[in-house]
Amino acid sequence: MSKKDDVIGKVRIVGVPLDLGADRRGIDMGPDALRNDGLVEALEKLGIDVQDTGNIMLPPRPPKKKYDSRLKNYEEVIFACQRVRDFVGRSIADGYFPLVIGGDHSIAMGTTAALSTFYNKIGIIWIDAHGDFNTEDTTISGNIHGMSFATSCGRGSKNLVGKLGVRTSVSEANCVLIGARDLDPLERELLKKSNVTVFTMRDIDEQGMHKIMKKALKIACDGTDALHVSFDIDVMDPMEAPGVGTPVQGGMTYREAHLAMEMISECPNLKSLEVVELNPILDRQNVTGKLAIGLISSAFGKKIL
Ligand code: B3U
Ligand code: MN
Ligand code: MN
Repeated sequence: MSKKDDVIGKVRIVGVPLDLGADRRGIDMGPDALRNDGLVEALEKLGIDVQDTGNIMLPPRPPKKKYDSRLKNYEEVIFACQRVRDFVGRSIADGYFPLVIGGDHSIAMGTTAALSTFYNKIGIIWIDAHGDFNTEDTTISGNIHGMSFATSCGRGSKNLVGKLGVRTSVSEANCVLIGARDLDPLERELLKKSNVTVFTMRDIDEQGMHKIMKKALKIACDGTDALHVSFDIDVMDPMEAPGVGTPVQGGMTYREAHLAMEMISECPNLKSLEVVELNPILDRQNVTGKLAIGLISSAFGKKIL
């Protein structure tokens, strides 16, 4: 893989104030919290031409449904993902790098659906405490944000994969999950049987982030024409990033996450980024929002020296 050392040129931002793919309220405020914490200004400081298109308009929140579903809030999540797909597609066509800010992680299905119409071979680096590798058949919670990586790989029923028109440009052999430490039993089995490479927190502890990222970038960038990075802020340790929907102990440090994003910024194939699951209600003095902005800046080429 050759190295890129300049800053991304043109970025178009869209916020997706969706929390219906998850269980907890508050993630819908993530996009505006990032703006309030200075996302646009931070990127402009790097010399990036930033276009913030605001938030995707979503219909009013539906009444809480009484019945139990394996795909909770299905129609609403699909609606949001279709809008995300349209946004990402238009941004690429207009020559912008799409930055999608969540919102819960179900929105990634819209991003990957769009990417798969533009590129032939997509690598994905999914950075997350969770696997998001459930399907309608393996999920315990019924929350669609726990199924978005599997769906992006073309797994699961036609309810998700077919509905969004996800094509087969994503090959699991080019997909990596980094930072995992909380997997459901059947999700774990599915991941083990898949061709996705998983680097758990233990792997990071043992090998160090630099080695892990070298391996991850080789898998996701070599031989692909696009790299998509899907960053779930809950990968961070809750002591450093308390403002997330589903905190899990034992996560990445500030330094580890920055190194990962700095190394990602050097991949010439980097074509899209989404940052999800910020929950400002649970945040402490905006530390999580500010941390996310720092990480996005690193991914876009911010250097210490
Ligand atoms: N695996 C669980 C938990 C979960 C996934 N993603 C988040 N939580 N944020 C599930 O609901 O599928
Ligand atoms: Mn996730
Ligand atoms: Mn997660």
